[in-house]
Amino acid sequence: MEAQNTPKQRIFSGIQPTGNLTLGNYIGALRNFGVLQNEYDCLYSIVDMHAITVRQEPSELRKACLRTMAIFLASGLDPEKNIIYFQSQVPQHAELGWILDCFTYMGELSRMTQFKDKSAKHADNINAGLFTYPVLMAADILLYMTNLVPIGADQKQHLELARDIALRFNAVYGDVFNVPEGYFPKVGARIMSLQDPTRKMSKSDPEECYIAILDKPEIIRKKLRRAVTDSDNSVVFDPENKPGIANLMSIMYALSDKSMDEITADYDGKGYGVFKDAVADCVISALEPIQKEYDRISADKAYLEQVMISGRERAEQIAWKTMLKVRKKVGLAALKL
Ligand code: ATP
Ligand code: LTN
Repeated sequence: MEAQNTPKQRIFSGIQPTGNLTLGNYIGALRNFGVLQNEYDCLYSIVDMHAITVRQEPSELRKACLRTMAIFLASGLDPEKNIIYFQSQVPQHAELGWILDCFTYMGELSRMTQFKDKSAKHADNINAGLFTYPVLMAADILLYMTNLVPIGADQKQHLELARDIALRFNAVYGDVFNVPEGYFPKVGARIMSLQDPTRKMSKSDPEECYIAILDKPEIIRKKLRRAVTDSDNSVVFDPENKPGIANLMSIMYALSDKSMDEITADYDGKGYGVFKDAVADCVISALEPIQKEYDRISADKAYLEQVMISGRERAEQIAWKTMLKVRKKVGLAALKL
């Protein structure tokens, strides 16, 4: 018989509470979280401190935090099995972030493509937090002795940096941190923008570029009908030459049990209008049950509050243990508790 007390591997991931979670967030991240909850010990954080690296309207940010938590729960994350919490409520993230800043090089941070993209998008506010964003992300992960980090392809470079920081720290102080591995979805690691299918679908882009998890059916259909495609009318998977159609095919592939060949066989030659409507049907039927659950859960403020408090307490217990060790290793003044 298998040993009952082998500790489960630990998973950590974070999502920023900025704007509306998208179909990209769902396919690339959220729906995989639900699949992992029985086999792993999972923490999912709503990373509000990362969100303030770009200017946020305070009351909207607060609402977006709760909305994100309700979407986590509505997409099937069980708050008993998973620790679901707000990053800013566990102050050890900021504390470890600072310490790890001292183990990260400027050169490394200037190579981060997300920093380059975000500085171009927010040229009037290229703040130090935007630059050190990946160090706070490394702290998120390392704080919990994480083994696996489920993320979309866009976060691979940040994860590599977290690993380098962990290895560097361990080389100086002994084996303090686990060196985490990435966990990438087999399909849908990079859902693209509906208006520019060479760029990833992002919740901070204009509305028409993304499908929000909470978009109503008629909006989903309208956005998909207007999705940018080529004009040669063939439904074949060719991301290089037909990025728009390839993206819609990937969405259908991720949300149905059809293979790419079956999708081609079913829709090639029928015209893009028919194909886009079929993609819309798939998206609507995947999102409708989540939206129903969301309406139910978001009306229950007491329940959300209870999930928030218990998540924070459970996360802090683990984080605190790591910090005691780290503080001691680097020689910070001892805390008398
Ligand atoms: P923002 O536009 O605010 O930068 P975002 O839409 O990129 O945000 P994040 O909160 O940064 O979303 O990402 C949460 C998770 O969703 C990450 O694991 C990320 O890799 C994944 N993800 C984001 N966008 C996509 C996408 N288009 N396709 C697949 N996965 C994605
Ligand atoms: N940087 C990520 C969000 C994020 C995260 C994390 C993901 C913050 N901390 C820790 C995984 C693990 C993003 O922009 N998607």
